[in-house]
Amino acid sequence: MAGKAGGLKGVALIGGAGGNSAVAGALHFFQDPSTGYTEVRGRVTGLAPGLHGFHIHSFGDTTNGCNSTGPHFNPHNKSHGAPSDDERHVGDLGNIVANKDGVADIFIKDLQISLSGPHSILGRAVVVHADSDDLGRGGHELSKTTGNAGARIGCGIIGLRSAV
Ligand SMILES: [Cu+2]
Ligand SMILES: [Zn+2]
Repeated sequence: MAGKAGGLKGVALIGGAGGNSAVAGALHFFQDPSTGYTEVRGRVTGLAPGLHGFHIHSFGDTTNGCNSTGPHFNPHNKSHGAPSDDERHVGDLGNIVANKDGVADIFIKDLQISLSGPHSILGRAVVVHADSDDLGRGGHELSKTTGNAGARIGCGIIGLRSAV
């Protein structure tokens, strides 16, 4: 267990799915007990340059690759949205941005995801998509459920990180 002052820590190793096995990365999660924010830091490589939808999906199940991780983590039965929206899935973390070399450096702070309690993302999956997330505003039939972010090209299961 994490120390009293340390806050909970999680980790996820990202692997590619399907024909996109070049996608790889590592993400670290830290729940700050003093602010309530959970930070997501890390790097994903092997991406096409540009925006890629980035979400927490419900299940830490990769028996059928990223497709068995289920829908966006949505304990309040809300519609898909932007991280800054009230109407969003808890798992909606927006987009990550890959540079011309296909590398996305990630630093996100979010108040809805957590590493404990009913919003805990431990044991669930983080998923990177082929396309950009329209944040619910695209007018596509999938905008309000997935942000129309396309195929799941990389994912990883979020686990507790060792203290050392
Ligand atoms: Cu997703
Ligand atoms: Zn969503």
